[in-house]
Amino acid sequence: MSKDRNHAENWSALAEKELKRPAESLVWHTPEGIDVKPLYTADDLAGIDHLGSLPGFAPFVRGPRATMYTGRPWTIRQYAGFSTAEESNAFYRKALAAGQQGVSVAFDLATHRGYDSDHPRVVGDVGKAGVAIDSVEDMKVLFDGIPLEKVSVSMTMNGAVIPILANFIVAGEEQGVSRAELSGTIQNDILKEFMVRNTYIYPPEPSMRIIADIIEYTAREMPRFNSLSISGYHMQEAGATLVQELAFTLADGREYVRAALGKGLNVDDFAGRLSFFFAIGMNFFMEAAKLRAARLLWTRIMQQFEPKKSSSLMLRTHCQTSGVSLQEQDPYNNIVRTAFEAMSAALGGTQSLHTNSFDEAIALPTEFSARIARNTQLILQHETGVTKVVDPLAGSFYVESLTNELAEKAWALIEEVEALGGMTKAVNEGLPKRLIEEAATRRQAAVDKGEEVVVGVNKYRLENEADIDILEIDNTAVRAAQIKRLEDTRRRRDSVKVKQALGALGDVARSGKGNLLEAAVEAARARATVGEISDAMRESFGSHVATPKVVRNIYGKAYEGEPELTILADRLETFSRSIGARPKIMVAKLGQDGHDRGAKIISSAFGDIGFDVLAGPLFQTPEEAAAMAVDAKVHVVGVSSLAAGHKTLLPQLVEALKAKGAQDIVVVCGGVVPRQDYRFLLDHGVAAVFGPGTNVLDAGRTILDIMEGRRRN
Ligand code: DCA
Repeated sequence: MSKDRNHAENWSALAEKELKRPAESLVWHTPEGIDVKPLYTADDLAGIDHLGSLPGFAPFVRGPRATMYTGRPWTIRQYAGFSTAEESNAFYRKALAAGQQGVSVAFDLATHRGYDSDHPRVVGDVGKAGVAIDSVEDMKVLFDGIPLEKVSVSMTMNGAVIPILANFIVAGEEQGVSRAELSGTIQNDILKEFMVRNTYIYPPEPSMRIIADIIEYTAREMPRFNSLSISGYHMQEAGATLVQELAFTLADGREYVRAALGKGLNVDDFAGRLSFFFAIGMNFFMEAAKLRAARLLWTRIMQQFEPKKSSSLMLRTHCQTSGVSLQEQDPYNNIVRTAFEAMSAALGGTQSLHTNSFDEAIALPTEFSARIARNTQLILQHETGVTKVVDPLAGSFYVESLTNELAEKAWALIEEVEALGGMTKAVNEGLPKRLIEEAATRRQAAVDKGEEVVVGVNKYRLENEADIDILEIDNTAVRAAQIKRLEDTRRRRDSVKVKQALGALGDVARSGKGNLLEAAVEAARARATVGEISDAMRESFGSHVATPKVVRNIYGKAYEGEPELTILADRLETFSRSIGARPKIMVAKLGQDGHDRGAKIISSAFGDIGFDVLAGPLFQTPEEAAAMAVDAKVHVVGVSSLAAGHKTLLPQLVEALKAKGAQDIVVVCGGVVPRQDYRFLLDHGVAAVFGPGTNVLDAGRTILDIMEGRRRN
């Protein structure tokens, strides 16, 4: 073969002959701003610095361990938790017996936000999207029969992180396991809560102190425990591009390191116990490259702090397959999606992995769907051979080039954050949130327009969908059981001791001296509840209240000049004239459900279509939402529900509106609502339900149909 034949121009010429159009037309413009070419060659590797590195050595592009999965495969760690501690405990035990290797606890939203199960604001949330934990008594039941000195436990907790970690420590103690023996991870990543996930309690500053106190305490007392799981997962779930996910996560990490150093800690005493958490979506090679780039950049960031230990430069991560990539339509496709994502995570070199169950776009996993999800990983580990070679993608022209490009693009964004004064400042100014929301709205438009194909949703859609079995939680029964145990605990405890311990915790919070976790452990031991411990700190820290902001002109721009949008906008205009005002829709979030991606996209897109949009605040009770709707004279309330509270909260909203004589306000609901629940909601006064995968323009048309219909009648 002559050398000439390998020239890129020759390839282009041949490609154009095959295609009958320019080869440039094959370039894939990704949301990351990376132009993926149809062909990569050795030329693309020129100037890339990281190529010669080895696994186990900085900058760890090829993996944090020398032997990676050949020495020990990643941990199969399925995130689960629902209803009561008893039920979740039984689920964990079965899963461990069936091949799961670590536990990962999902708490309910009441617990996340520091409310006891008997608090009036959480009636619809208790035990719904995770397990309810009110005190050490619940925590002991949760880990009954699970040896905490052997099984590592990850806890996704950020808001009420102090009482939950304190309860875990005391539960271990009472199981005979000292805190030094406890292994696992606490998420403890508050910055991304302010950006996307919203299970915060306190304002950013005291929240950063909480994190620093936890790092300090675990570094001293719990050497086997990872003090943070710095998470990009929720950013991608909220619509972030992979570059944004990478950059904001690593910038968060840098901020936490600075907070810990601010406490006077030595970097090598805690850096090795920082861990990460990324989402793995459907962009197969780019996701694997993202993990490689993340390790490279973390080393770059940590070198600035001049640690002595190599482990301080090392990024270790958990991954979860993408929840938003799952679809309600033709749900068995989700098994295939998850398997590809899991493979990508393994090729990227994750340390631990959760694979989603195929029904997660609809409800909590059943035992059946959870088994398939777990077995997806077991099959990967035992049957495919991916564990036999370290970093098998190394040297790929495409993947190495992607790794480099992702790293450079993310680095530029990290520098932008740095120029703003770091992540706490950037979060306060709303930069990351705005960029992520813009990306999410752009993506929604691409899917609605069919530019991005989602099989079974906007293409190859089934005419008839069969229902699948789903898990339903009887929230009323769970709440009653929780309240009973809570009352028993309160009755049996020494109330003087509780008062003293809570007083001492309050002093530590107020004075800025001492360690919050240390004081909370005393309070937990005395059986102070999660709500009481949270309140003791709330008194001096206050509560964080976010003002909803909505991005504009992203969805509308994507549809500029397209008849689909103009026809709807014209209809809306005619209707507006007939009622003398633009139809006003309030987009509401009820209960403790802070997942606001859907609400934000709807608010933004509906505004662009021509509705007058009122974005309601997070965490309203149905009564508060009704009062706001009436005050603002809205025509429609659209509730976005992603945390399974719809059957409790929607009927309450309808009743609250009726009680105010506002039954003419149309109530609609969108989000993660199983088809099985549509009838129930319609029978309880909800005018329309928009399940996952709804096209935004279709939703707009339906709402307009309803309003026109009501006006005629
Ligand atoms: N050869 C020898 N030892 C190894 C190898 C290998 N190839 N790979 C791992 N190990 C060791 C590790 O050093 C570690 O021991 P250590 O704690 O004493 O250092 C142990 O085996 C476990 O491996 P590791 O990679 O740390 O895996 P996990 O314990 O599962 O931790 C990590 C993963 C990401 C660090 C952790 O933070 C985690 O589990 N996160 C989960 C977060 C989560 O579940 N979030 C839910 C949304």
